[in-house]
Amino acid sequence: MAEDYRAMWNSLGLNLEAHQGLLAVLSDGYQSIYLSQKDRPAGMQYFDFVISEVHGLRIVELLKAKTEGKLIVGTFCVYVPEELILALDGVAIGLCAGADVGSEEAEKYLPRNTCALIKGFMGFKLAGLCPYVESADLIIGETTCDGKKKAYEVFDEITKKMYVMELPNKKSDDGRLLWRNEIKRLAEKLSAVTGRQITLDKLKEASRIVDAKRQALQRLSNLRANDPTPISGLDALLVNQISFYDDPIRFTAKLNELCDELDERAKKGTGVAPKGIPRVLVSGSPMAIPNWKLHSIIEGSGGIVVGEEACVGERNFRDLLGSFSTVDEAMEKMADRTMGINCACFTPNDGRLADISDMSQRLHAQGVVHYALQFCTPYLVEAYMAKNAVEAAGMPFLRIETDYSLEDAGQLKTRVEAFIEIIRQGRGS
Ligand code: BJ8
Repeated sequence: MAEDYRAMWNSLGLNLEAHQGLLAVLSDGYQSIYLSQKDRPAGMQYFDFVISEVHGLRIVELLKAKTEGKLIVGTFCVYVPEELILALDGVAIGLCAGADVGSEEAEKYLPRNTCALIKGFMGFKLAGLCPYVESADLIIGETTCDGKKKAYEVFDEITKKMYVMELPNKKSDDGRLLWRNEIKRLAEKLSAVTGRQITLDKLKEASRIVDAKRQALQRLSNLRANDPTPISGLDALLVNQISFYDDPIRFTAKLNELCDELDERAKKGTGVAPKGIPRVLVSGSPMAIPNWKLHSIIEGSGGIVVGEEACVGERNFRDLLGSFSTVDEAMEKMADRTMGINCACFTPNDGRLADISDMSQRLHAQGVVHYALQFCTPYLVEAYMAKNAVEAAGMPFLRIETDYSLEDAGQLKTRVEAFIEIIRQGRGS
């Protein structure tokens, strides 16, 4: 990190010693996983810089935005419409955490058998490691899985910042109506907190910014269909992770620059790995920064990840909001857009099986690795349906259940290597 941010972290109430330890581990992990990759596109330098300043410059920007009267809003789920936050002069920041450094603290409040993502965000806050939670004025949760919705109660007691949206369990007409009304209630809440009214012009501007970001992410996704792929799965995952933190306008410009470079690579047939190496689609639970474990294992075992059917991935950007001519119409469209996201928290969730199939075909994947965090019941159970659908389509399927620790890395690598070999030999499992 270029600057000394200790005074800022101190003013945010971080535990400086523990935080320093976290940054050191992050920096080491980044060096060995990211900077050791061969033939990375030059455009990744910007994203390397963002990561190096993820607790530095970005926090300076957020604190400056606060002094300019902007509302810093933390979120945990892609169902929360980002354009609504932007339309009320807010800044949206993803708060999911992908490391287990605060687990011990989290387990003082939560059962041990809680998923790593929940323990991650709770632990980061409790161990004094998260400048984002400390900078946030409001944190929006949602009634998705049981673990999250109950953890939000505890998180509210700790932070006093929570607002929880009620997401239905089924995508029925009643469920959609409930969700549309929840989006309206969120708009009222944001208006009340900011003292500002939603206007059509502001919403259109916000929607233009967020849709442009989604289009740039779609562009990146489509470029990964090339063989050889012009970018590694690890780098593409990183870009997707950063999309939840960075300034959206700057992020979109930098991502489009990267995609221009990838376009050139694709035209020349330049890739990060040889043509014809086994192509894997990853599907399942989200991977928050700095959770790079599975991609690193797959790409270190002779395969390449060509897509993520996940929230840090395709579910976040596949559908655009599009145009609207009234505020009410925009709310309807936000409800429709988000109801098109196929999270395992819904029942039934057949749409996700179709998404896996569509992505596999579009990205020329040859196998699907199903990734579920330990204790994440929705994805662990839904793996059964996913396996049946993928195998019926004649593709190999590997089911992984893991957490953030590296204890099982060796065992996972053995399983992934065997899976890559199955793809190489062109046979289903
Ligand atoms: S739309 S996947 S971001 S809810 S991993 S906390 S489900 S026990 S994160 Fe998610 Fe929204 Fe769905 Fe996406 Fe629970 Fe599972 Fe933990 Fe999870």
